[in-house]
Amino acid sequence: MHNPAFTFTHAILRLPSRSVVDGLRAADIGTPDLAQMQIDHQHYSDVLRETGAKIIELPPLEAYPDSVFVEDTALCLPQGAILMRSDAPTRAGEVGQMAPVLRGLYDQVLEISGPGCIEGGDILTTGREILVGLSERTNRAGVSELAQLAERWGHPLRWIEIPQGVLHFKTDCSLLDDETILSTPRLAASGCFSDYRVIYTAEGEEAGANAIRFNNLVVMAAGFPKTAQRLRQAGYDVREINNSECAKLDGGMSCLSLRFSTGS
Ligand code: CIR
Repeated sequence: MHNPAFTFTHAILRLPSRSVVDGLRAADIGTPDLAQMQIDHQHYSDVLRETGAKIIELPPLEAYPDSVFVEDTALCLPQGAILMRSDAPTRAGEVGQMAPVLRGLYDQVLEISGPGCIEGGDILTTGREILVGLSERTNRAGVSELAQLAERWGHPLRWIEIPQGVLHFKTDCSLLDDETILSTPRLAASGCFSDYRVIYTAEGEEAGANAIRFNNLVVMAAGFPKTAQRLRQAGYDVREINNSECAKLDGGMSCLSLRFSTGS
């Protein structure tokens, strides 16, 4: 069954640059190993391709250390794309690099013009609504502008305060299907998912919450066996990918791609 929230014909990825060692991080837990990250990125790309999707692989951008995390640059909807606006000084220019790619793929490309800021990692699109987390990267002005743009295309939007210390909304949750969300208990505690079925990450496995439903697969970071088991028991076809290097930069499965469908 075609569901635009998780059925995709395409994904855009960007290869990690050598400068990724200078990527932003909340806490220093070591320098990412580029060679390992490249292996993991290839694995990620292969898994998405295995579902039948076309993978658009963009070249590395040395000027932007965090540019492998393409998700933050745009929101892809069935009607068109919306370019985001990051206020992280080293990331703000990434949108300009993604814009021509999206303009080549979509008839309609809108943009957050400011003064607010918003990053794609704070946006979860479900079959019913767009959920946006207010974080250190996404403020009320950014959410308000997105709400106006999304309304043009008929998407209701709801915003949520996310727990302190969590980088992005989707650091702590993922869409699994039309009515099911994988969430950490700390995020779901606000009641933000009360209209959905929630599968919780296991205790101590909060970092496993950033997964993606991509066609028939749930793609998650390796190293969260109890959570993976819960997902398999619930009937999902789970693939695990080593994420040790991106995790040093607070990045995970959703951050590494922009997912969308063209045609029907
Ligand atoms: C950053 O701090 O912006 C990057 N090091 C990590 C971005 C992760 N992106 C995401 O969760 N969508």
